[in-house]
Amino acid sequence: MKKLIFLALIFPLWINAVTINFENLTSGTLVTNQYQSQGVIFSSNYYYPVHDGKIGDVRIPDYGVYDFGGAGPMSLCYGGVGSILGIKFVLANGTNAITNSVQFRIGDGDSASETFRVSFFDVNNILLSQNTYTTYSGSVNGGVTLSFTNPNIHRIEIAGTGSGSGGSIDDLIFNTTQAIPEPGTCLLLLIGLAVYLKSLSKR
Ligand SMILES: [Ca+2]
Ligand SMILES: [Ca+2]
Repeated sequence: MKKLIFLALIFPLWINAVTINFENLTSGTLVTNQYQSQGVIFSSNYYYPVHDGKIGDVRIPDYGVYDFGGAGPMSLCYGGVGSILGIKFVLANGTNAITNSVQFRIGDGDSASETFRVSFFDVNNILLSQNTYTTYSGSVNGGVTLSFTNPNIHRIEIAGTGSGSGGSIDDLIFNTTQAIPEPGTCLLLLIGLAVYLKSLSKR
């Protein structure tokens, strides 16, 4: 029991997951800091200003994005070829933060395929993971659910590449954001761990 309490003190608690399904925003809304209090802000290069970074309804379908398997009709349009959508993790006050687990749905349900590159970066802009995907049509094959776990995820970049139609994202789920550990804090934690291990070895 003692050990459990100690571990809980040493490691940040990543207990609660945040889910963003965009259902509380209306079609055409530009998404920036509406979800900052929940730990995430969005940006775009607005390559196609008409829809990049905006909320669309897949039932209409706004911006030509059809049902790609997200929950509810509202989704966030990343754009098309040349568009770049940024997703950055922050604390409620807007300062840089990290999460250790992210998942989201991305794609478009129409018959033309779409290709996009998804990159995950840490707070020092070091690339943690990068993959390119192509999705096709329908609510199942028209999208893909991506998930990534890493202790230091700070931001995600979604870039429309290749040819074909663009798409949107939906159902962003991530573990509660945490402050970026200070080097001094890390050192203190290491010292604490060393003292604890030494006390164990003496038993
Ligand atoms: Ca939705
Ligand atoms: Ca498509």
